[in-house]
Amino acid sequence: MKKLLSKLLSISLLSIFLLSVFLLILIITASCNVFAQEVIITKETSAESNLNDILEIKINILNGYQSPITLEISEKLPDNILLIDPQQVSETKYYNGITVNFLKWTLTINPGQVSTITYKIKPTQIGTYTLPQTTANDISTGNSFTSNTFSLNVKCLSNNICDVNENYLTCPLDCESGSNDGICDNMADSICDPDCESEPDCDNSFNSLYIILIVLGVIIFVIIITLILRKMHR
Ligand SMILES: [Ca+2]
Ligand SMILES: [Ca+2]
Ligand SMILES: [Ca+2]
Repeated sequence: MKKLLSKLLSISLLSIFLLSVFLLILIITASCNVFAQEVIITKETSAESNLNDILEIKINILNGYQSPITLEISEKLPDNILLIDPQQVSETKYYNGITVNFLKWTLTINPGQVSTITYKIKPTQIGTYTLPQTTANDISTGNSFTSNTFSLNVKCLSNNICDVNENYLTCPLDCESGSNDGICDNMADSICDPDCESEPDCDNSFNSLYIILIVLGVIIFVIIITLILRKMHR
């Protein structure tokens, strides 16, 4: 019995020791990760805009190192925009016939300082745009840092007409649910959307049955009344 207890105690002590070592390794790894990203890049702009608005995009770069850092910043531009400021792209690359435009900057940032880059674009289409990650390469170490991506919604300019390129999703002010706008909105609004192959509002079987039943009811009522009147006249 004593032997068994001593064995159990040894196993428990060994388990506690192994668990402590594991936790220590976890803490060290976590602290390394905290300090791994010494350059923090954040991209910001307004999340919603209207077509033809000029959007200013800000890229904030924090140098968390103890010494100055020189970074090459690369910004991939989204499709379907006009570049307003600067007016020229820095570089154009071609991937299987697809043109991709970039803006580039080289910056030296002092320790603990934040540098901000801005550029301006004008979206040329309504819908959702995704601004890709900004990348920054430390030219002395080759370390690479990235920002967040950013999604923005470009809304239509309302003119009370559901125009060709607009629909219920991109321009709800102009294109009402159930309208002939090229998309099936599948809304229960008592309007049969002509863009839907099947929609509860387009299902007339219930309505037809209802009308038939009413007509039958009226006919039966008229027959009964006629029979009663005939009986009374006899
Ligand atoms: Ca419109
Ligand atoms: Ca529709
Ligand atoms: Ca409908």
